[in-house]
Amino acid sequence: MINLEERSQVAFGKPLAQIGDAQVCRLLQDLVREHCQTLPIMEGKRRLYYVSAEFLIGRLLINDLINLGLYDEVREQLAQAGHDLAAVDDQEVEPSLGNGGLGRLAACFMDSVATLGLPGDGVGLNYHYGLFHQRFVDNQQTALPDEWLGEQDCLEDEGKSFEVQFGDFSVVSHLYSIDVPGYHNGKRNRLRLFDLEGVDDSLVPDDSIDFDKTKVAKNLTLFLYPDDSDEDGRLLRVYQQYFMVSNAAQLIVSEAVERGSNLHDLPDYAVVQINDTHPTMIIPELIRILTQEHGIDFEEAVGIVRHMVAYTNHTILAEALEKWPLEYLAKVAPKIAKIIELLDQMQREEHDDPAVAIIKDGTVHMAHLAIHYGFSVNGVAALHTKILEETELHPFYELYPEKFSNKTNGITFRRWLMGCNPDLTSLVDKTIGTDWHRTADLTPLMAHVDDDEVLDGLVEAKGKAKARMREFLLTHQGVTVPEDAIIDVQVKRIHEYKRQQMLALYLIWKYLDIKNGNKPARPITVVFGGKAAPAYTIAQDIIHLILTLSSWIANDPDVAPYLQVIMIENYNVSAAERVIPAADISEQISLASKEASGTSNMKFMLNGAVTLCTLDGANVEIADLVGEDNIYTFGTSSREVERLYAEGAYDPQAYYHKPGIKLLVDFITNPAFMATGNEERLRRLHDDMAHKDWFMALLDLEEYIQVKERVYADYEDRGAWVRKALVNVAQAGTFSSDRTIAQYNEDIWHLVPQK
Ligand code: NBX
Repeated sequence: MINLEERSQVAFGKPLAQIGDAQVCRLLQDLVREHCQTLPIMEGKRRLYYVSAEFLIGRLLINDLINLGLYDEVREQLAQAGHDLAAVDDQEVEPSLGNGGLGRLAACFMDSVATLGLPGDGVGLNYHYGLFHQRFVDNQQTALPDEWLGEQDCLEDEGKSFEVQFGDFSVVSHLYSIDVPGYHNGKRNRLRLFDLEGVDDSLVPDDSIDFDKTKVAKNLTLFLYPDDSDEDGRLLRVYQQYFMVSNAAQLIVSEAVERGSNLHDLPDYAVVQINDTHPTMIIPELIRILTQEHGIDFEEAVGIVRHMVAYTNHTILAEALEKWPLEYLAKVAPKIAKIIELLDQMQREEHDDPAVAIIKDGTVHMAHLAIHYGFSVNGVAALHTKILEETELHPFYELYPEKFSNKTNGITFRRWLMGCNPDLTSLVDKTIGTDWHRTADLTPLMAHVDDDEVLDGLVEAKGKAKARMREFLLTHQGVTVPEDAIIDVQVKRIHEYKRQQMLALYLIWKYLDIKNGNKPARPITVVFGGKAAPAYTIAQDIIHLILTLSSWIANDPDVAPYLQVIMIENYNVSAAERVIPAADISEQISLASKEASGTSNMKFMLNGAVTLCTLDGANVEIADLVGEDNIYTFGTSSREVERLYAEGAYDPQAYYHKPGIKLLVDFITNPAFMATGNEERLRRLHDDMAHKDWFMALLDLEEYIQVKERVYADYEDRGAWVRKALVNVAQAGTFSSDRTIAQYNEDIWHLVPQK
């Protein structure tokens, strides 16, 4: 069917075997685009609009080849011409449209929505420089613009534009889209990204992400999450959010009308899922359009919108719950501010509880707006939803118990097993057949947990994944990982609640233990990866500690042969696809109650890593599925953590002064160590840990050290370990995002799947 040889001749006048990886990549991108364009767009009277500030989609090529059913054929033809698909894939520039779990979740969801044949698109913004490109200089993070757009052309121009009116000026948008083909179903949806007409890339210097934040009419779609540590930055975020939702709302209304809506029946035509609170202003914006542009009266418009918008909460951290001064909204979008005031009044007439007010002391609580005027609120893991209902959003749960539900997150197995781990995929296929490609049911593997052939196959697949990771780390940043090393990984955004600093303290302990002559049975390689928000000082300090430790250990000949610390530079989806398949240990060590779900925990499990975790987020569900023999759990329970916060009963000093802990924390500021790093950063981090430790790393540290030692010892019982790994793979099916999306559709969206 496909003939890459011929395509190579036509495009480059050379045989396939004689063109380079970059040219092969171009051939395949054209192939994918042609195939996508022949697929009909999913149809349906009622459509989903998944509105999100982020879509962390990763490279598209391999995922698209898999979904289009071209993967095996392409791989074979390339192999015959001496090309390796993974090397070709490395030529693709990764789009930089997301930040962390919330953005990656949106990308997995789009894949699953298309695969289940549901008519629904993602709607967001086309950031020219994305989040930022992370570089390490002097063992510190520096942030550079991520110039992903210039180098690739996955965007189709939809030829649509809308006007967006701000308080003091107006702008025009332009709509682009990226195809999202379903898996083997011959149909596609789209990721639809609005850009700003007249956006000015020259506002951004080559070597920094500082730009003039006041030039709003020229900078709106330059960056995701521009620095909001000053007022200009916060205002810019509000401008961006309003630009996003005004475009989304205009798109939704115009398409519904095209499909026959008279707007009084708009909820029959569209359902809007808002990914956290960033798109909440779509509620007043839809009301504005219905009332001011289509003459529908206010109360009816509120009723219409109330049946359209569903909200997903991704965090209980107070500082991440968005609140905007009403005066910002009044400046950016005065009509929206007025409508929010009316909605606030209406709401107060129904309930006079200040805990559920939308506007308090001149501040608009975006989540409150979304809960009162949306029809659904969901958490992203069972424990998280329970905390929302019982604690964080309890007054709302009392008012509207019927709105609340749990939708435990999931991941697409197309990318996170079939795409990133070909050897494990073929082992699974050989062992249980290929039904799981559609059903995600891997439990038939449970019949093989004592089958030596399968267990040996798993060791071999892990070995090959490790070889690919070693190759990646060597070319990406010039580090050599020992061949027989145990691979222990914590990759995710850098945040105190995720407690990378606790793993760093363990590494100090291990370093000292090895110095004392206790040599591990084999080399241990601990891999970190993640970006820190540029304005989040302590997170930057944590990166600095990790990088300084990494050099310190590498330079100590007594320890370096046994312990290695690597921090991946510019960790992104492509790096995740190299590292996760290679991992033996998955570090999920957030302070219990703080990680809403986690999704890398699911990716590691699916790829045969064993989880070392607190009972937080979806770790709780993983533990239930695999059973206590196949997971390592530790740490203070979420209930106890909540009590400690409520009573202000946690005193880090009490833990800091324990001799075993003080030794580790004080290592950070010992003069010899500090001389190799940045004194200010290390002192600040030391003092923060000793005196504040807001996320209680010291509380769980001793138990963490004990459990980690047990994990490493257990790893040496290779038979028992590999069995654990296989149980993890076998039980991962629950975490397919196809399951998650089927639940969203069943309980919230009610879309009719296309045959
Ligand atoms: O969403 C993440 C949670 O931390 C994870 O536990 C969860 O698995 C994932 C998907 O549900 N949240 C997240 O990524 N949030 C943000 O990135 C974020 C960014 C900006 C902001 C608030 C939150 N203002």
